[in-house]
Amino acid sequence: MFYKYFIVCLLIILAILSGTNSDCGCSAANREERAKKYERSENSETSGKKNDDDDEQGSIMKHAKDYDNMSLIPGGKYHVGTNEPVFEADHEGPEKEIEIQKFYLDKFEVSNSDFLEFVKATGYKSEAEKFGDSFVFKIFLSPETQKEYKDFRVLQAPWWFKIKDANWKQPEGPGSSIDDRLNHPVVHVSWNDAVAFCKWKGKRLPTEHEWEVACRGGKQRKLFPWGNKLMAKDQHWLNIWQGQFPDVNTAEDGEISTCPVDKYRQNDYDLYNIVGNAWEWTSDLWNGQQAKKENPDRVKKGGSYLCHISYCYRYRCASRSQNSEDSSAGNLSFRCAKNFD
Ligand SMILES: [Ca+2]
Ligand SMILES: [Ca+2]
Repeated sequence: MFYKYFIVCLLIILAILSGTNSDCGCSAANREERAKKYERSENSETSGKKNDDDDEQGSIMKHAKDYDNMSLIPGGKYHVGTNEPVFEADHEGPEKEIEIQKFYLDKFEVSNSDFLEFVKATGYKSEAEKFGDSFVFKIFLSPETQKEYKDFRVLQAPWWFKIKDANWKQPEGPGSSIDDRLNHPVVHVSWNDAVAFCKWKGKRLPTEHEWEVACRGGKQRKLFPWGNKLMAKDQHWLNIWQGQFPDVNTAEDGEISTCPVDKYRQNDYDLYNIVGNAWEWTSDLWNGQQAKKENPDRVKKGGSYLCHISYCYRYRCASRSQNSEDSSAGNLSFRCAKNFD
């Protein structure tokens, strides 16, 4: 009896000395990786309430390796939404508790290169190509083009021009191309296009709740994936608009348009550009009334390179917006999710 007790004590002491414990499952390499991640986001507070379980973290690392370029987002109960809404009409609030199953989420927005591979393999034609036009933001159009298309602007947002033959392959219309931005998010893709791509990959769009849980990176009630401070450590953490919207973009973050999908790592789930860069479609209907519509509005999350605090402070995890399923624009993209099974 005493011998068994001695062995158990010895094992515990060895476990403490080696910096691990018997039910951790984390390798030393994983621990180092985690240390790097926490160093990267030390500006923000980690809740400690949940999702900091070593088993779960070890599992994230293992499966992130198993699923190339996807992260395993832990299941459980989470808070989504906010009790301090900026845009009440968007129904950002109230905060609510929801429960999700663990699932995989792409670390990156789907890139032009990814979409090109899809089109080459399937011959898929996007909705913007079928419609023969899409919406381009004014600063990417010459004064002549703006004049030519002045009657094809969005009434409530006259900086958006409906440009003939603008689509994912030529994001600013005829004469533009994706050759110099294959690693940028594909844009001018509708919700239907996004669903088709994810299906081809054996994946699906994330639900709004899944997306928001992933955005929050295991933290509680923070504005951004990394914490509450936009310019933590005096660094840019996302691609948005600096200057005065909609005329002057000083591009202090280095980007006037989209940036590479792997430019900004934003949280401990190893997600990049989950806020900013390009908006991301989710699978959810905007509200209950949409179910009766033929071309319903779907929820999009995360904001884009065109967002500025003065006009579209929607690069927070809780913020949300919508477009109809067949809509496309130069700042709207997506990433895919996958069930854990
Ligand atoms: Ca920018
Ligand atoms: Ca994004």
